[in-house]
Amino acid sequence: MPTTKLDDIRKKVASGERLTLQDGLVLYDPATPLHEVGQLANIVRERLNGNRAYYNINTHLNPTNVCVYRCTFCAFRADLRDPKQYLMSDEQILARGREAVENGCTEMHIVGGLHHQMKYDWYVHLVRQLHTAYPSLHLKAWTAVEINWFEFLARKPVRAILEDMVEAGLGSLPGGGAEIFHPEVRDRICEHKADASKWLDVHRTAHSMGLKSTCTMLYGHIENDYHRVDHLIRLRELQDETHGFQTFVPLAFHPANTGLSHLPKPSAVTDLRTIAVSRLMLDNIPHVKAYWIMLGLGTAQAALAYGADDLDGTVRHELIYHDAGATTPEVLSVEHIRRLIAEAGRDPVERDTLYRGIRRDPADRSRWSAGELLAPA
Ligand code: V47
Ligand code: SF4
Repeated sequence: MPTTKLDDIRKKVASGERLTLQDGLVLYDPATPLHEVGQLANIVRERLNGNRAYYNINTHLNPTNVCVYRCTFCAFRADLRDPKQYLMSDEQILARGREAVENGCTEMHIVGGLHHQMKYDWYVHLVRQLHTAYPSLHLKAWTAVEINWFEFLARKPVRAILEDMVEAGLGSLPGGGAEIFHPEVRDRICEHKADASKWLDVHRTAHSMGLKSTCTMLYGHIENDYHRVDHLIRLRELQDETHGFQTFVPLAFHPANTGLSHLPKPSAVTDLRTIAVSRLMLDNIPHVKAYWIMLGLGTAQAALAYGADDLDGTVRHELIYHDAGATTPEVLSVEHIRRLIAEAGRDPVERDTLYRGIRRDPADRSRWSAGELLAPA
């Protein structure tokens, strides 16, 4: 066990000193006991977020699964003539907005395929119609990969695309599409889509306009520990520049129905270690999310002691992981999510997308107002 190196890391964590790439590799080393890494991550987690564990009431909208790209890890995408292909109509999209508002959702997370035939205006219109009909719903829409596709469709730079989207009603950007930045991996799992510098540049531009975003890492496929730590450091460097990332979301690979279906799913140990290493390396990102949809409820709950402070939301209509074999429920009730958090010894706090505390009308739980910003945001 690399004891001396771990002792050095303990001292750095105690004094708030930044960890290096080498430190990250020590933390990922199976010879470094998981519970020790977890304990260190918990120090940082409690320093930043106390005993709070956040959740939100949200829904997903994947307006189409037709996609020009063919990422090898993706079970969701379809070709234009695939029997499973779909494209939602305006009526279907608006019905989802109505359902979300009736269920008290504060956020709609919108991502989908890059449809060969849909024009840029269709994507702007989608945001506009939802925002016009349901202005209280925060629209967290389009990954950096989608924004990059819109650059191609509209022949406009990133900033102009984001200005159009904000004018239409976009509230923030989700963190998908980051996968693994290192080209040794990226070129093998999603060769043609936005590369690392493009992904980072979209978020840099968004942050410079005052938009917040999240960031992700897809782990547990063909990458190694070095690729993971390298990925985290690239995110940390951008955050030093912009401070626009609110949350890091490690995404555990689900192999079923993908081009990598021969690979096993990452184990709970890998999941917890990744949550903990992320919390320790990303000293400048306030929140780390344990996305229960893909981790499973048990691991997500345990992750609240390994660095995570957020469980994401109640999540209706998730397709990307369920198409790839996720066996978690399709939606969690608020009571269930609060019980999971309380059982883990944390204080459940409902937040909105921007980490403001939510107050609900006790007589009608679908009515809510956003209160104070919950530090740190
Ligand atoms: O970019 C696709 C991943 C992402 C698989 O921003 C897969 O708060 C595992 O980014 N196994 C989209 N992962 C989802 C996403 C996300 C989810 C929850 C919260 C947030 C947030 C963002 O899903 C894709 C890709 O990295 N993905 N296929 C799969 N088979
Ligand atoms: Fe398309 Fe996204 Fe799937 Fe890649 S991950 S094939 S970009 S839907």
